[in-house]
Amino acid sequence: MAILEILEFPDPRLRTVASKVTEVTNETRALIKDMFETMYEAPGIGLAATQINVHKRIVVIDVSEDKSQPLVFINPEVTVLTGEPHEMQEGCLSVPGFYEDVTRIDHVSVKALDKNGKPFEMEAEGLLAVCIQHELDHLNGKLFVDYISPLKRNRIRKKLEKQHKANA
Ligand code: QAP
Ligand code: CO
Repeated sequence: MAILEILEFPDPRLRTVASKVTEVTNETRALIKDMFETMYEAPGIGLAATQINVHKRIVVIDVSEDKSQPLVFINPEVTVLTGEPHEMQEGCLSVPGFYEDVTRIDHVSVKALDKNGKPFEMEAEGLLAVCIQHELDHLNGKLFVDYISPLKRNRIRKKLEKQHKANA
């Protein structure tokens, strides 16, 4: 059981492309447990392994209000189902204190392995669909601030760098 350290923008390690999980083991499950603990403690609704400096394709999500819908996605593959773009305010545990509107498709299908290594497929809409895409982006080294204007992104980078220096 452990709360893990979350990497913060503009840490270059957040740009790492994660590798596929080849075998889901007890070690994988222990990591997933720590990821949920870290996410719930924050509190957040989604966390990708990339954010805790583990470069494997693992995502945990719980968009419920009461920690009642924990979801695990190992090696997730997302297919966009409708062409309807929706704007939603996004945040990120790796970009603390900043929220910006991002436009994404809000109906997706996702194929992944569960925590027992069993393949499953589900459809998601709304906040869950957005969260899945946001977390999958992390596994590909992408952040929600990449979708906003360079001016806003630089402003966020400078503020966070200043905080990091103050905390060092
Ligand atoms: C991704 O983000 C997400 O700035 C998950 O100070 C967010 O859990 C997808 C958090 C919104 C779709 C919509 C952010 C916690 C949590 C902060 C999170 C903060 C503390 C973010
Ligand atoms: Co994030």
